[in-house]
Amino acid sequence: MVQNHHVLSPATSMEAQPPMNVTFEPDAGWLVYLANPRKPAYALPSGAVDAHCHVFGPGDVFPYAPERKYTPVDAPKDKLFALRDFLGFERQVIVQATCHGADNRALVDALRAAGDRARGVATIRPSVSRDELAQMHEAGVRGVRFNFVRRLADPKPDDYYRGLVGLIAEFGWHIVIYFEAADLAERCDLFTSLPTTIVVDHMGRPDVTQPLDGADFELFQKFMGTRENVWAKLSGAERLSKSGPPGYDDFIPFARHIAQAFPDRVIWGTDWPHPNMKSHMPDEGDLVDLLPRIAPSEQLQRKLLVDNPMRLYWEAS
Ligand code: 0GY
Repeated sequence: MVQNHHVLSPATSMEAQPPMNVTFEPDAGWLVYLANPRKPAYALPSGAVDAHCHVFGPGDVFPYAPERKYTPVDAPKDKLFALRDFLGFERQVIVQATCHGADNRALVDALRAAGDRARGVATIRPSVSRDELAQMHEAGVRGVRFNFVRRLADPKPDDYYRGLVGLIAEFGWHIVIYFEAADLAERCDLFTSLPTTIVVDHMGRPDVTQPLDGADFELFQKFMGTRENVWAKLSGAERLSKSGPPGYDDFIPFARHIAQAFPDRVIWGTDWPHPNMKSHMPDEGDLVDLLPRIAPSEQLQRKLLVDNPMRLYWEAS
């Protein structure tokens, strides 16, 4: 599918620039988010937060980054906000995806449009200015994302990330890390030295065909158990499950285990528009219906979906 896209002249500000007619073609076989997901049977608690979702483009206004590893189909903010309202979420945390690199303009535009109903997680480079950080903070950014997944971002030395930590300190932002299960041991020195709250995307991507006490997941539990600043997103059922939709049965014990062990340090998100899915495109109605299985009591559900994300993204700074 060819989309009619354009590209911007290089921009240093957070504002959208007038388009300049360049076409982006999504990757062959790119799976597109469902136009009409089903209504979940589970009624979300009032004030629920979808704490992991993205905006992609539109590319004619917010071009994809030259260094990107994939080119998606546009997933603009109006579709994201419509999904929020359809599923019954009150708020969203929009996470910068690697296809936009460290150009956070699409994110900032979505945050400004959402007002107090969204917060953001940005990607930054060492060259970012204090003024750009301040603009992002004013728009609702409350964290930065370090992406260690090799198919998404080129790896950088630990000191690169340590340098970024210094830049965000004055804003009180936290750090979101995304890695494959095997990377935890390799990057352990870096991860345990980070001074902020750390949120691990998709529980560190466990192999859900392994037992709960398998080596990689044991290490992840130890990471959370010994470091009180480490949080987990219990998202990614559609990415990690081998048993598949609609129940994603093999994923549930992993997420429930973390929810019960660390009830005050877990959050959850849809991961819309589900970039790089190959096996299938999930129905967000199915994903929301996993929540009472991940968090079996009302109290746990409230922490996972309301209290914890509100504390981290709305009340912290
Ligand atoms: C996710 C997962 C993926 C992509 C990204 O930033 C990204 O491009 O995070 C993935 O491909 O696993 O959470 O969106």
